[in-house]
This record gives sequence, C-alpha cells and structure tokens, in this order.
Amino acid sequence: MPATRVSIGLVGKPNAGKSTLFSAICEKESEIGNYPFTTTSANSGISYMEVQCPHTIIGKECNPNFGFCVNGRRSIPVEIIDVPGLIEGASSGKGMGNQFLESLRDSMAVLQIFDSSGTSSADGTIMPEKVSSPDREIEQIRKELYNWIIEKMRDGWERFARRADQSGEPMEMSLLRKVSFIGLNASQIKKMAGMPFPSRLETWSDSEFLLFAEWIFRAIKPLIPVGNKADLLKPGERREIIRRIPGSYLISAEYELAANRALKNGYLLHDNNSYRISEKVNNRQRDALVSIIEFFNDNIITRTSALINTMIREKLHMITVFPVADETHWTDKNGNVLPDAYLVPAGTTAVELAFLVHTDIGANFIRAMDCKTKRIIGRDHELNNGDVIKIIAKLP
Ligand SMILES: Nc1nc2c(ncn2[C@@H]2O[C@H](COP(=O)(O)OP(=O)(O)OP(=O)(O)O)[C@@H](O)[C@H]2O)c(=O)[nH]1
Ligand SMILES: [Mg+2]
Repeated sequence: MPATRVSIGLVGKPNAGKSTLFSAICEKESEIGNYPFTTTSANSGISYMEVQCPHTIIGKECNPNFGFCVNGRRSIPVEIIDVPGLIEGASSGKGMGNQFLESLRDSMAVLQIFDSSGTSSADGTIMPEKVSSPDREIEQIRKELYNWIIEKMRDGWERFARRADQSGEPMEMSLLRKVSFIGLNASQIKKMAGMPFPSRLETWSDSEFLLFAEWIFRAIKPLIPVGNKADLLKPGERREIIRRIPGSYLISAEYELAANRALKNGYLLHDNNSYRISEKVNNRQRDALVSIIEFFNDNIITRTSALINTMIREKLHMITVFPVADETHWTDKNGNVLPDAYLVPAGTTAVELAFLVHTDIGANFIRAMDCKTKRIIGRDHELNNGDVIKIIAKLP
C-alpha cells in the first residue's frame, strides 16, 4: 500500500451482506453464508478508486508502484475492512463481542450496511418475508457503535479526567490519549474547537460521551448508510427507502459479485460503457444477467465502484496528487513515469506532501513545482486535485 493509506470499514448486522460486498469490490473474497456470524474476525482487502491519470497529458504510459492504469484511468488502492456482524448488546460483548469494533480504529470512514429488503431479523436470521424496518436497523447499529465508545470512555474516566483537568493541558490534547482506541490524531481532535463540549473533563457524563460519539461518526469517520439487497425491492420501494433515509445509497452486493464473475467468465461483456450478454450463455443464465443489467440501469441504484469514489471524494474530501522527481518527464529518479498517486486530504500543502514522501524531504523542503504549469510554489501552497508536483529539498 502507498504511504497514504485510505481505509474504509464495513459494519452492519449479521447477514446484511458485508462479506458479499467485500468480495465484490476487493481482489480477494471473504466467506459468504446465509447464517449469522459467518465472519468471525475482521478481514482486510484491497479495492481501488479510479481517477483520471495525468499520463495522458504527456502521452507516455505510466508505471504505477501500486495499483494499475487502463485507458488513462488510474486505479489507486484503498483498504476495505470487513467486520463481523453487530447485534444489540455487541458493545457489552454479545455476539462476536466488541474486540472487532477495534478494527474501526483503522477506518477513515465506515459504510453502515443495512438490509434494505427487511427480510432478516435483528440477529440476521434470513426470513421469507419482511420482518424488519431499515430505519430501526440503522438506529440499532448506530446505538451499538455509540455505546462502544461510551463504554470505552467510561473506563477509568474519573481518575483520568481529574488528572487531565489539573494538568493545565488543553482539554483536546488530554482527550487524545484517552480516545486512542478510536484512532484519532491531533489534527482531527482539534476540530472539536467550536463544539459545545465542556472544557472541564470532570464534568463530562454520558450525555457528553454520546455527543462525542455522534461527532466522531459525523465529522471524523463519516458513517454512511448503504442499503444492500436492493435487488429484492420493487423500483417504487427503492425510492421510498432513499426518501426516508437521508444520505443513504442503495446497492446489490450479490448482483455486483455475479456481474464480476460473469465478466471474468466472458458471459457478460462490457463495451462502450454498456453491457452485452455473450451468445454462449444458456437461457437461465441469460435471464439472470438481464435482471442484473435492468437493475443496474435503475438510476436510484449506486454501483459499488462509484460508492468508493464518492466516499473518498465527497465524504472524506480527499484529492489525488502525483509526486515526481523530474518536472519535464514526470518520472522518479529511475525513469518511472508517474509512479505514485497519493490520496491526501483537500487543503494539503506542498510541504505536507513533502513530509508524506519522506520525513527528510519534508524537513529540508525548499520549494516545489507545479509540473503542469511549471510554476514554483511555496511550502504553504494548497495542492489541487490531479496536481503533478516536484519537490525541491536541500539534501546532504
Ligand atoms: N438478494 C441478495 N442477497 C444478498 C445480497 N448480499 C448478500 N446476500 C446474501 O445474504 C447472505 C449473507 O451474506 P454475507 O455477505 O455473508 O453477510 P455478512 O453481512 O457478511 O454476514 P456476517 O458475516 O454473518 O456478519 C448470503 O446468503 C448472501 O448471498 C444482495 O445484494 N442481494
Ligand atoms: Mg461476513
């Protein structure tokens, strides 16, 4: 994985389809089962985010260190973490317990996978008819995530808070040590400024812990509702879900996986941005593929590749930049064209990029060059999406 690793976690009740989604978007597959708790420990894999590759500007093929590039579309690795199913009481150890929640520490964003068809109970048992409401399911899982944070914060809080208040250190900085289990860094915790949190930690109680948990999943690690199994819904029902659950997306992990397999087997062909069914399929396979294509053509449905791009661009506000050593040929010092594509937060400056490339380069930063315009840029210049940047540093 590149220096700037982006991780997305998948959470939801058992049988919501997390492992099916993981298998559809990652290079490796995760075990899928129609019984609860098929997945028993967190599993991480690599998926890709597609961006326009600047190699088309200089007309030379690129040589990616990570990922690949096809027809000018560069695929950048993104880590996906498949988490075991969550049930009510998970935060206090029910089901698979709460150790696995700790894999969320490494996730920058979390997809909350819910069963949009409502055909599974709260513990994930698959039912022949609708038995659950997506709204309630989303609330329940959120409550578990919040409870997990509250429980972790409660542990040894009084002693911690007393000491922190006496230390004279800014409240956020003390808190940073306490919340390492959720993987916050100093620049993230500074975003608490302006939020209505009491500065004396000793006065914090469950309501502040809850506010803090809500803030984390809103401002730091966006928790995005994704309704799976939308293939089981009629078109009108799909629209009703999107209307009722603001900010949600609808997918079918099963159809995505089936389409991938059909593409690999040559049963399905993809040209000119549309699908074509091969002549070599039998009638049953043709019917299945027709349903899948029809489903994907419904514009209320989000394709899983678009979902990953949206998470990174719009929810995590990240941009792609390409550091190079040679401003004319856009190569590294070994002649590889555009070898690195970094996903960095929007607002990243030239010197911050230099530190990501190497701490020595960051520490000895002199200036940088925007290789598309050949303009010199200073250390505090904020980079733009798609920039190709040469860093000039004073090295011994
Ligand atoms: N119809 C339909 N079924 C799906 C879809 N995604 C998953 N399933 C089925 O739902 C069941 C559960 O899928 P998994 O991916 O194992 O679910 P999970 O969320 O990983 O479950 P746990 O590991 O137990 O937490 C399997 O029988 C899948 O085939 C979908 O998009 N549509
Ligand atoms: Mg699973």
